[in-house]
Amino acid sequence: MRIREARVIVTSPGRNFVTLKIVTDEGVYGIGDATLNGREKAVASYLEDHVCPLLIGRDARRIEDIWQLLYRGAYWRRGPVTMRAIAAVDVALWDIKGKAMGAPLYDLLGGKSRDGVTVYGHANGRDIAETTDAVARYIDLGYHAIRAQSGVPGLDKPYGVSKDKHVYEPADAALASETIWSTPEYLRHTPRLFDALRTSFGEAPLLLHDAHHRLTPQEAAKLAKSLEPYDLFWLEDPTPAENQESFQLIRQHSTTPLAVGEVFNTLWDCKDLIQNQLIDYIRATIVGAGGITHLRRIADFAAVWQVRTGCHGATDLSPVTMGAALHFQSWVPNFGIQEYMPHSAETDAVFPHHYSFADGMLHPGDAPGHGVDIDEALAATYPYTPRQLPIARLRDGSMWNW
Ligand code: EZ4
Ligand code: CO
Repeated sequence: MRIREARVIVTSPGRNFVTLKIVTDEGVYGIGDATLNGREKAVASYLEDHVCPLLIGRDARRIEDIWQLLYRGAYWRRGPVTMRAIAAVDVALWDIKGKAMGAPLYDLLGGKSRDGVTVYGHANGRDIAETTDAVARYIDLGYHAIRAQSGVPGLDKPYGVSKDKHVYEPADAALASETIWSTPEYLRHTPRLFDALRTSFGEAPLLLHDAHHRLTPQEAAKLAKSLEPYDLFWLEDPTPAENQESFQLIRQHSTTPLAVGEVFNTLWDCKDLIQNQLIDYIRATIVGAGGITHLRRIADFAAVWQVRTGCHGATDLSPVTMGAALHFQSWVPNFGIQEYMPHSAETDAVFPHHYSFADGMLHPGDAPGHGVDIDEALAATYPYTPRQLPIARLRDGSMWNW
């Protein structure tokens, strides 16, 4: 089964997505996601100009060899652009293998380890009262796990608070919009938010929070310690995690579980955090970290230290990534949780899919491959729309981490 064609589809049904379609000489095709929020065209070019020509004529069944060809063969390793391009090829080839064999992806990986994939939803509001209402809505919808973010008094446009209550989309302007950040207010406010949520909802809901890379190690330790009474499922990205040793400082002060890795691309980015037991959940996902072939290696490595998966699942990861992730998470033995931000109706129409939500879980469906397709005619009606992620500055104008 030879690769006859590989083409890139850029579409913007509500937000931008980059999709790779690989077609074989037997007519079986597969699709993979290559979306890099705010930098989409770089991956589209990497694929079109440098990867697609390499694929033509190759045996589509040789997924591992093609992965190694793209990783070792580029000479320049790792990074968000390269690893997303590799992920798109890898996921498309797994999709082809599943369709050719008539098997859902979870069966190719070793079969299901669980009945469904527990997901967490995103509750947010401009203040504690609004976030409390949003959490109540998620509980009504059947969610067992909810991430809670709230506006901080005095701060305009904090991370994680959306205009639209159900779809959170931070890439909101053609050129990065500016937001203001102040750590002291945030550190005082966040324990009050979780105090209010436990008072309203009791012990049962699993509550999560994302600090989105804004803190220093000492500040992160302080926040993790102050949130201990509220028993979080996890505190995410307390620092940018470039200096991984610094997590020892956070660990020394708190037992709040930590989740890191949505911006990581390979096992090399997280191996120290994992093997030194500095995190509890690894956030790497299919599109960000080289596809199923590489994420499986990360998960197996993490399992040695009882670190569990917590795949990134924001709306900038297309339904193709969500479908593939749900097959992966159905199989992976050391499953933790899956992030879930529902896509808009426009996005769902462009990417028809077999996964579905029920009782706080997503189910991948039983279609062969990953079960997600692309309606190319509909996709063509949504041209690329430049959008970038915001930036953050301190009150004195200094650049900070968004
Ligand atoms: O800000 O995916 O946990 N989820 C997140 C996301 C990220 C976006 C960036 O494109 O941190 O909302
Ligand atoms: Co995050």
